[in-house]
Amino acid sequence: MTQPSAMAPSNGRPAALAASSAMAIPAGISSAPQLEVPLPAGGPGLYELAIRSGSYQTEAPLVASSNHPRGGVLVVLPALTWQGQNVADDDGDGIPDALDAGGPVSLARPLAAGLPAGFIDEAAFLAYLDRAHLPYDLTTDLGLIDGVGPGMFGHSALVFAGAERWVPPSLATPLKSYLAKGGRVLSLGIDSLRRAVVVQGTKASDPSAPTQADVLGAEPSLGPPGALIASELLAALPAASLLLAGSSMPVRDLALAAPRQGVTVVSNRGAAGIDGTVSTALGAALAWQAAGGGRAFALLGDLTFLHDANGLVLGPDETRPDLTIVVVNNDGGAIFSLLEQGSQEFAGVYERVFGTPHRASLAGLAAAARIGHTMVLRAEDLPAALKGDGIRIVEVPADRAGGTALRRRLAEAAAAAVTALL
Ligand SMILES: Cc1ncc(C[n+]2csc(CCOP(=O)(O)OP(=O)(O)O)c2C)c(N)n1
Repeated sequence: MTQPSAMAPSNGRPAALAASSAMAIPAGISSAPQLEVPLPAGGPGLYELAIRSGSYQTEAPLVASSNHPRGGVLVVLPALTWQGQNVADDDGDGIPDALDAGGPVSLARPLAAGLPAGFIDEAAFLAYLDRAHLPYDLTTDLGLIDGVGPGMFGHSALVFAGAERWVPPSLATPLKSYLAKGGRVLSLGIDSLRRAVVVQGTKASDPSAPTQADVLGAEPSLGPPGALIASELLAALPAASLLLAGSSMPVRDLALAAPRQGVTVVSNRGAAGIDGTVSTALGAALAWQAAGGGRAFALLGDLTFLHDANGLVLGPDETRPDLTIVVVNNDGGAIFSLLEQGSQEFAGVYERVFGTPHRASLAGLAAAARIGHTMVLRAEDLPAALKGDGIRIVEVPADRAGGTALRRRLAEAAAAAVTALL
């Protein structure tokens, strides 16, 4: 193999970073040799590594860990889960088949199989940390097992930046002793976004511990409720903007927000299905801007977005509007919990039939359509994420149950206030 070269990082970080150090791909539980890759400059991040050998060339993500850990939060990328699901897990139960069968483990390194798109959501999370200037160290679960790169001790919290579905004893045992010594372990991933982590400074705080006594603060912060996202969005829109309100909760959440002058709000009506809304938003934005209007935005639920995600795929000669689509991703439909289906008698089937979680990667869909994607974990970060032009997706992981509970409390508070006047 010839000397590997470091390519533009896949999380959008600039290639030139501070402090040079040797970056290592941990050898993992395979017998493949560890590959030491000297980078001219380094810092924790997710890079794309290009390897050439004669006429053979392959690219793979490279997790770059500093040899000088900075402490604070240690972000762990789930290379092991990726391997378990995609390389050696034919029955898809998340457990490598070799372990199921009790046989010896010999998995190919992800590098050998090539996993260019393997860390899309994780890259979006790291990009969020970068934008928010939150310091972190980075490793993989394989790195923790092998003792390559920064270790868990010395860090106040481990954040699994991806769905870690399978933790072998070689990782579980040190995790238990880390927890016993006061460490924190948090998970953030496609199927665990609803347990989203609030990272502040170098500490990862427990989102289930509300700190304020007011109506909003009493809500466990598992991602902001949709009503808060809608109100932050409406307040942050530039003057002369167009806002398309998606069916289901977005249009209702916007109705709860403080009124706003200088913004035109439109919505599909009539049957008001969730279908075709991305295309509606694109068409409305084109018409708005052709008539001299300003920027265009849409606020959609995740199911509404997914229903017409193909609308994002535009031919190269088509006019592209300036449109930012904010997707409130509560992993399913929230509205039905407010209807009769939400009553206790249907609790057993509710989630599968009405909640319909999908665990789809919106970052992956955006990448497929070659459209920019930004992840926003806190409602207060939304205004900054709205800057930029062209067609863009801004995804806000939201708390479905918390949003419903908040609406109930708001209705009760309003009823109590009115009753007091009678
Ligand atoms: C074409 C179509 N299929 C199904 C429905 C029924 N429906 C109404 S709201 C809704 C859920 C929408 O979910 P999401 O867009 O994520 O918004 P949320 O409820 O979470 O705010 C569904 C499936 C519909 N309105 N139109």
